[in-house]
Amino acid sequence: MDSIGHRMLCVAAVACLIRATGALTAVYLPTSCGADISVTSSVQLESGTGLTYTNNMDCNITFTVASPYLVLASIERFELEPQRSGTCIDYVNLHDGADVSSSTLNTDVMCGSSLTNTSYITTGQQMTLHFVTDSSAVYLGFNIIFTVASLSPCAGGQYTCNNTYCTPSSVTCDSYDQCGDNSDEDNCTSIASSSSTNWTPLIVGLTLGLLVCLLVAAFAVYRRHRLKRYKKFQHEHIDREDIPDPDPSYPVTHKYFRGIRGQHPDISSYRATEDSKEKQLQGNDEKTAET
Ligand SMILES: [Ca+2]
Repeated sequence: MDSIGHRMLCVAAVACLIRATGALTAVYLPTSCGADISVTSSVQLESGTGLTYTNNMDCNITFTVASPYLVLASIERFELEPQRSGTCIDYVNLHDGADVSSSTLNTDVMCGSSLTNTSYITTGQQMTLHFVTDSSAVYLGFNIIFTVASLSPCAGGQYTCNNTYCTPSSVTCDSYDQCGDNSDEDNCTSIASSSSTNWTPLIVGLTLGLLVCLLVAAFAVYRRHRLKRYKKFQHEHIDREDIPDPDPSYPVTHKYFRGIRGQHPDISSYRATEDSKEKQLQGNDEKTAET
């Protein structure tokens, strides 16, 4: 693997380990028809499980918060079949209580596509949404966020929206409009300003990615050192032609290096042998001269 390959591996490792977090819990109306959802902070309701809602729906869903809080509904997306002859065909009503017998918070029956960025707040701890569709024409539907809220003055741990509603501080800068005027997403110039961001997965991911990079770099240095040492050995050896060039695709491991080295004595042992032979010859010559 070349240096570009090492760098690509590092980038891929870091990219794989970084994951986005903090998505708002979603409830899907077709699978929660008739449910009573207890809200502790904020949830989003989707009108369908696919790209559009479905025909022939008649669903209620109730959202409940703990006393003394209220239920704040913020409409993120709203696109239903438009009125025909001044009458809504597919429509939504938001009731100020536990069922559809409670009065509606919306003055007019909700349909069409002009209600995005509108909000409604209850007088008590429950809000019931009623969604009705006929047998023809489906649209993208709605996404409405239901949040534990209160009216100003806001308490500690709450964020004061520009529209004076109070929402949990934890839902500011989470990319969802809980206030209803999107003011909880103001002044979020960087993810560092988000008090709700969980940094642990990011830190763990970066640390693991860095470790992988260090291991790859250490292996590359080790391999280069081995190759250099082998080349030096090959260069110093007397019988250079006996030693093959190392296979570039084969890692010059300790075992490989020793295998080659074991078949070929190095220069120092060769010189020691030659010196010994020379001394022996000199000794023989001296003995001959003495006699
Ligand atoms: Ca938000």
